[in-house]
Amino acid sequence: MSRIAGKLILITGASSGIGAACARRFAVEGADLVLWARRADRLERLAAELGAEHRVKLSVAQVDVRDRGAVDRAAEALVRAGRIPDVLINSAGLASGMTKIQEGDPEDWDRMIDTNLKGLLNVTRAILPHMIARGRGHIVNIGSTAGHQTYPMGNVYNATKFGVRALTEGMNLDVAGTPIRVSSVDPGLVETEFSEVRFHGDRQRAKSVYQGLQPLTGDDVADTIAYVVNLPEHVNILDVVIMPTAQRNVYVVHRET
Ligand code: NDP
Ligand code: 8X3
Repeated sequence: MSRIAGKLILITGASSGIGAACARRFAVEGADLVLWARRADRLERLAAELGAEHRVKLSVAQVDVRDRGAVDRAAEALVRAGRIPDVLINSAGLASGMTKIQEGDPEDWDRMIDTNLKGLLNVTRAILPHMIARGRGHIVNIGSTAGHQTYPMGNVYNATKFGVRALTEGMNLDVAGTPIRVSSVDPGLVETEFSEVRFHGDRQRAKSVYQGLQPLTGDDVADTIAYVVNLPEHVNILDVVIMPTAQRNVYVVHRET
């Protein structure tokens, strides 16, 4: 049974990867969508594709989640139009660089902390009070296995994803006594643009991350998110960890050579 049809779902990071896969999956389920990211051309193309295939309402906005003013303006526009999201999927995020901390680039650190932690907070702060006032809502944060185990040169990315886990747990406590649900979906290796962004456009190096194994796709993660969102209102999944079968934890990854 689908409880997703007719819901309004706000997805950050909808221009690529897991966020775009969620948009496709939720459009199939009949949800109305609000899609945010920085690359407006990508969002418009995706909305045109989904609008042609499904009878759902779609709106897009160019929003950099690091820009608190822009986030607040975009959220206020939704609220003024009476479009308080039923579900917020905080997927906007990135790794930037992969070096030892003693050789790290503080610009990379800022990018990750400002996007993965402060960006997620900016969006949540702008939307959650309206969900609480309206008495309905579900926040799904995209964490990572990197928020459960550190790995060499993962340092600041690991810290942001451990932080996302703490924020999920904290939010979940802070909304106690309300009907708001808070969940985290924490994937392992998913082949998206993630590694290309992490390695600053080095496609060969990005490809090697997924070599010799069948990684997850954005669609696999979107399936899990759809499961979490589709549960009845009295059921809340706090955290799901999802990995390719070839991956057992951050370190144990079986590759065919
Ligand atoms: P992609 O690079 O394919 O997608 C990242 C998305 O985040 C893009 O839509 C990008 O859009 C958006 N984004 C990045 N920075 C900002 C910003 N400042 N403001 C608004 N949007 C932004 O990677 P994934 O889909 O894989 O990543 C999505 C989430 O999943 C991230 O939080 C990542 O940490 C997490 N994750 C990924 C895993 C993987 O192996 N791929 C595993 C575990 C977790 P745009 O550039 O247009 O702004
Ligand atoms: C992304 C997964 O293993 O590259 O969060 O950190 S990993």
